[in-house]
Amino acid sequence: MRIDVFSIFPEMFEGPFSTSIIKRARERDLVDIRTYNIRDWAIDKHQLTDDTPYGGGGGMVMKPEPLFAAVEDVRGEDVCPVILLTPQGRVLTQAVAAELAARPRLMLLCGRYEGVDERVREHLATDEISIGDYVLSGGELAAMVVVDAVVRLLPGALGFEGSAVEDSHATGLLEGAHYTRPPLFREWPVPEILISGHHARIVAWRRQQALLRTLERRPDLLATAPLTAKERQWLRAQGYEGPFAEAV
Ligand code: 6GU
Repeated sequence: MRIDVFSIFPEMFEGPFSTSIIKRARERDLVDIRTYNIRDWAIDKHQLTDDTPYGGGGGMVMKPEPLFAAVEDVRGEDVCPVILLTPQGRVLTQAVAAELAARPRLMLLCGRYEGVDERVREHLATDEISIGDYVLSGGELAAMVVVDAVVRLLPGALGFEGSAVEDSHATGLLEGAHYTRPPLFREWPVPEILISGHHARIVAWRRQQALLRTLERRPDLLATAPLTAKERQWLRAQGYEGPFAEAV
C-alpha cells in the first residue's frame, strides 16, 4: 500500500512514522509512506499556503492552488482516494479503517483548523474524515491516527497475526481484561480460570468479559455488535434493555 501525506508541517510525522508498528511495516515494505510539504508547491515568492478569508472574519484559509498542484503532481495518472482531514468529515471507526486498508493507495490532506478553501473539498478531496468530536489545531494528528489504524490492519503488520482480529472494536465489542505474571501481585490475584489451562473455558470466559465490559462502558456498541442468540439472552439477564442488530 502507498500513502501520501500533504501538510505544512511534515516534520510532525517523523516520530510516529518511524516508530513501532508503522516503522516495522515500512521496513517490511508493507506500506510506502511519503510526506510532502505543501509549501513546496506554493506559487508566490513568499511561498504562502494560506490567505485571509473573503468576506472578512478571523483566521486564515488554506489556498487552493498549492494543494491542487501538490496532489496532481504526486498522483500522476493514478486514481485514488484523496482524503481531507477535517472535523466536518465522517467519523473514523474501525469499519472506516478497514475500508481504507483495502485500498492500494491513499492521499491524505491535512488542513489547518480554521479551514481550507471550499474548492478543495468540492473538486480535489474525494472523502473527508474526522477522528472525533473535539477540536485539533490541524489535520496532522488526525492523519497520524488514520495511518496507524490503517497500517496495523495490513497483513503482516502485527507480530502475532491474530492480534488485530480480537482487538477492541474489531469484534464490535470492547476487550476484557488482560493479565500477565506474576499470578499474585500485592494482594491482587490473576483470575483463576486464566491459569487453569482449560482453553475452551478461557475463550468462553474472555467473551463473557468482553460482553460485560461493553455493557458497563459502551452499551451503545451492543446495538450493532454481531452477537449470538444466547449472548443476547445473557445480556438481557444482565440488565441490557437496548436494541440488537440482526441475528448472526
Ligand atoms: Cl481531522 N481535524 C481537526 N482540525 N480537528 C479534528 C479532526 C480533524 N478530527 C477531530 N478533530
